[in-house]
Amino acid sequence: MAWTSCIILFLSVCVCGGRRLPDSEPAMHGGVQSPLYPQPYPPNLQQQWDLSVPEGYRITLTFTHLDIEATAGCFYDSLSVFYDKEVLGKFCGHENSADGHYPGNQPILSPGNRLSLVFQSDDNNPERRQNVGFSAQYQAIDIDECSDPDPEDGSGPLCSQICLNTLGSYLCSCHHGYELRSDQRGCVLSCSGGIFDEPEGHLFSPGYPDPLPHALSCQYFISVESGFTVALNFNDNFHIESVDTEQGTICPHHWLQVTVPDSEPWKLCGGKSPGLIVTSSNSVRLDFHTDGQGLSRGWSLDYSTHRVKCPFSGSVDHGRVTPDLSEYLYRDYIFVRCDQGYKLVTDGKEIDGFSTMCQNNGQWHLPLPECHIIDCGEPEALLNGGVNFLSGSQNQYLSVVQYHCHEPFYSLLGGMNVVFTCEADRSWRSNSDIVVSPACIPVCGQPTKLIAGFQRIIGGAEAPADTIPWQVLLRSGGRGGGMVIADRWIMTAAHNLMSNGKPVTNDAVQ
Ligand SMILES: [Ca+2]
Ligand SMILES: [Ca+2]
Repeated sequence: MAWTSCIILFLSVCVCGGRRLPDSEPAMHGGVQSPLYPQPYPPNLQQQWDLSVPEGYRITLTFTHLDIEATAGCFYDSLSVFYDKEVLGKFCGHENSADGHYPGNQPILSPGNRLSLVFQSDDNNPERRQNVGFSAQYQAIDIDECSDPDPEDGSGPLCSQICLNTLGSYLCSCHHGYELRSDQRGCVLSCSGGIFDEPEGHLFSPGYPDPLPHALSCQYFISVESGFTVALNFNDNFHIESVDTEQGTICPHHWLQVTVPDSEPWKLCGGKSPGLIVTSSNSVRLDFHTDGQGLSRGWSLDYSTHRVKCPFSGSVDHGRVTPDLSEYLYRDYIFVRCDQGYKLVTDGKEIDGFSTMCQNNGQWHLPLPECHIIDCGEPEALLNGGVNFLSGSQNQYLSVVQYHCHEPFYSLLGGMNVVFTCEADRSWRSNSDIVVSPACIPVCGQPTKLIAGFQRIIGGAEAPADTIPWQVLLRSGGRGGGMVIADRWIMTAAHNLMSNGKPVTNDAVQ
């Protein structure tokens, strides 16, 4: 008997530290029995069972049998059930005992997912009865968190709008137009952010103009066709919490940030509307942020889009740029025409016509051409004559030339001075509008000096030069007379071209 007590005492010391279920996977159900059950339990016991089920569940404990020495107040032997330090019940006796405290058939429900059982016995039991202890089953049951939506621990409503109970947990949900906050409990007005790609639009902070809910993070993207720029026009009723410092107003907690590509973002806050913000971009991002404190009444804006401007195109010498507008915008065309007598030239080449378009990057797609004066080419050469410039030079537009013949042996057909002008159609035209080329005709038999009186050859004198222009003296070994009969023909007697019975060579004729 002494050995038995010793072993039991040893065992009870071992289990006093708590026989805990494994931490890793809390069970969904299980059983607990007193030592040696269904044999009588030993004396001098102090044993604890710590039961746990997963978070989000409670434990129901149901006794299938309980038979512990019955005393008033369960003073000697007892089974106590705890939730943390709270005693949920202290039991002894059996179903029909007059003393003690029998748990009955009602299960014990834990407030949370833990439950502790402590069984103790004193050093003896009445001999007339051998008490066998207890046997109990436990299982996890879901907590319906939604049945108590407003806990009294001061943490506020579990779900600000809709609570959905789930096995082991719960979900909060929000009505249309609201979204769940990051705490997964509260609902805030939806940012209604998104992408705005229409040419015009209206944006405003959630709930505007009512004061804003807290802890917002809203993004708005305005993205329109390239070639357009976005302008933001803020409503006068603008209020975003700000802090005044010595360095000026800063936006540490609430702000609206406006970002366009390739430039520093603007951070807006304060009570004064920024009014009109004209950007140079077709895409604008707005980030609206509020933290969990402070007060902002919000903002509202209308945005509009405008075509990109191209720089003034400039002017062209001797030409005209049309249309003449005060500003040129994306998709506008301009045309260039040269003045009369000038031609369009670009990159050194003549072109038939010119237009250029203002592109979406604000640049003209082609640079302006130049107008160069036109050129009629060399005037046609005149046989036995020449051409002089009366005005202008280099055969350019409106240059004037005059033809002449080599006097006195040639004269212009018709005897008139023929003046030609370089016209806009790049041809030389006479002032009498004839296109026929001038010609020089030879002049025969027209003395430029007159001989005074008639003289006969006998005893005659040498004729002065230019008095008988159609008669020539031939030297071909001998001497003879000849007559000019055409531009390059002289008629003479045949013997004048013979010498010693043979024709003279051409070289010998002078
Ligand atoms: Ca006892
Ligand atoms: Ca639940």
